[in-house]
This record gives sequence, structure tokens and C-alpha cells, in this order.
Amino acid sequence: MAKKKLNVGLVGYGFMGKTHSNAFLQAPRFFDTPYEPVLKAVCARSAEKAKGFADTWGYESVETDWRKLIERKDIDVIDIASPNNTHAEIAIAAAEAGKWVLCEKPLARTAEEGKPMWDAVKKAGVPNMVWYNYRRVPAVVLLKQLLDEGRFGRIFHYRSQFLQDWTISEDLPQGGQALWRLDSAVSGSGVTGDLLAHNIDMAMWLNGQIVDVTAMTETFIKERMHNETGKKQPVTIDDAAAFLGHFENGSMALFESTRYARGHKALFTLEINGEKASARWDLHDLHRLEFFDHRDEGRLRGWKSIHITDGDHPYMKNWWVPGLQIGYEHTFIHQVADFLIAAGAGKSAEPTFEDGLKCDYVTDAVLKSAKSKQWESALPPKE
Ligand code: SOE
Repeated sequence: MAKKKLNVGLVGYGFMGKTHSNAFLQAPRFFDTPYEPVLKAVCARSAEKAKGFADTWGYESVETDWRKLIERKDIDVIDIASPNNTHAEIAIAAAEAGKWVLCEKPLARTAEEGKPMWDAVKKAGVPNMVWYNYRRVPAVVLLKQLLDEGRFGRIFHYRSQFLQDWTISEDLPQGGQALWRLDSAVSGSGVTGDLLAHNIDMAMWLNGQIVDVTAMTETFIKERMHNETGKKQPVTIDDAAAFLGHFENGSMALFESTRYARGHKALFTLEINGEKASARWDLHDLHRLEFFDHRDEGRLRGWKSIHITDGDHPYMKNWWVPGLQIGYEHTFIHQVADFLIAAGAGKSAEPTFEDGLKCDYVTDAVLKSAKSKQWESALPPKE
């Protein structure tokens, strides 16, 4: 049966605009989704840039004002892939217009800014999702299944890192189109909202709510030329962040993210240690889940290295033949597939705006604790 068409209006045309567009095109081909996304319009302030992106990806039209995009009757879903300072206004207006809303991570620059976004989609009753894509790595989904099956027993430790090295040069300017991640007015924070947020989102999905944190952050380069003013200005983002914390289940959290780990481009790792089992995962070897089960027969007990390419593994039967791999872009494809399937049943796919907001409360607590040098609550306030 032909799939129903779902018209997408994308805001933004950067790196994330590409990952999302690719996912919209591929998801209905590989997964049994009730809808087929149609790349209807892409919106950017520069008509020329929008046109170039539309030509490459096959968008049917361009807009230069996101308000016009939202007003269009032929758009069903608004996908926000523009910088963080634009998320709230666009998402709220889209929800109020009854559009389905997808938003790049982090949901907002702060939880205060994100709360009305969650309120708006809740009130409008529209399917929504935040693009925390790494939840859709098959090895990570397998780990979630093993945890939910109770194979780890009581959890003692969860530790996670996300290490990069792309901002080490003092000559790198801040701000402007390509480098808005270095300008806290636009991004909200540095690594905390950009990388640590991935660690936190995944951790809370796998191991539950983080209740409190004690954190430190560091800004190694104090001044950088600003692309918009052409002058050297103080750097207001965090270059590195680390925290200790407690999960609601009583386990200890140990997290670190930085853009100053020379040699590491995207080393996202996690390890979880329970009473009966442990597991670890590393984005550089994303197909592999290492798993240790203490209940294995003593003589054979040891770390198993499970290569996640079998039809029995999450998402994998929809791809090639056993043994053949998939990559980073597939995490976005899985996310679109799950979103379309959930929306077909009138629901949102996780992580929803509510999940995105919970993550924002934790990143806020990290930044607050780094300033106050105190333990801070990471819980959403009681309503
Ligand atoms: C930053 O370099 C970045 O592109 C993040 O913005 C993404 O969320 C992360 O997945 C990879 O690194």
C-alpha cells in the first residue's frame, strides 16, 4: 500500500540539516513506516544558501522566513536544525500552528527556555522529538534491552565521556554561521550543551534520572576574535566539563566532555557496572558492545565482544546481510523511522521534548554547580 505523504519544512541547512534530510529520504525505504516524508521546503535567511541546499537534497521550494514556512498549509512537520537560540521561538510557533515538531539537540539553551517548548507541544497534542541520535545506535539499544531485562542487577556505576579536539587553536574565531557553537549567546553553553548533553540523555535513558551533580568547567582560551564584530572578545563558553553525581537508582555518575582532548575527534564512550554484569560501548567502534556476565560458568567467564550486525540485533534486519555494517547516519534514519511509526499511532517518539527538557535541567545543574562549587539538584522542579 502506498505510504501517506508527510510534508517536511526544514529550518537550517548546516551539518544537521544534511543528517536529517538524508534520514527523511532513507527511513521509508528501509523501514515499514506509515508515512513517506516529502522534502517540501527548506528555510534559511540567505535565499542563495537555501536554494543551493534545496538543489542538492531535492527540496521542492525555499523560504527565507521561518514564520512563512510555519504558515504554509502544505507543511505538516517543522524540523528545527538551526542554532540553539532559534529553537524555542520556532518550536512554540510550530506547535501552536498544529505542526508536528522535530528539534535538534539540545532542546534549548536553558531549561527555562525549554519549558515553554514542552508546554506548547503538550498543549497542541502534536508528535514531537529531539534529535539525540546516539540513542539509536543498535549496540546502545541492545544494551538498553539487556538492562531492562534485569541482567545487570543493582547498578553501582555509570561513567561516560565525549572527547573532541577541534577548538584547541587560539586562532579559531567565535561566532558567525559556522562557529556559533563557540558563542554562548547563540549556543547557551559550550561542551555542556553540545557534547555532555548527549552523554546525559543516553545515561538517563539507560540508567534513569540523575538527581544531583557536583561539577567543574574550564575555559582554556579566554579571548577569541568574534566573527561578527571582528574584535577579540571574552570567551563565555565552557571548553571542558566534568561532573560527579547520583542517579535515582543509587548508582554513581562520572562524566566528562571536552573539546581539548588532542587526538580525539568524537570519542563517545560509556561503561556501566552492575552487581551481575557490566557493559561498555565506544562510538569509534559503534557496532561493538562489550559485555561481561558474572553468572557465566567460571572457566569461561570474561568480557564478550558482541559484533552488532545480526538480524537479531536492534534495527539490523532492515539493513544488509549479517556481518555488514552501518554507521553514524543510520542513527538519524532510525530516529525518523521510529518517529513516523510512533506518529502513525498518534504518539511521540522518544526522546520527546519532555526528555529533552529533563536533560536541560541536568546541564543547567552542571553549569550552576561549576559556578557555585556546591552540589546542585538536577531534577525538574516540582509542578
Ligand atoms: C560538535 O562538534 C558536534 O557536531 C555536536 O554538535 C554533535 O551533536 C555531535 O554529535 C558531534 O559533535
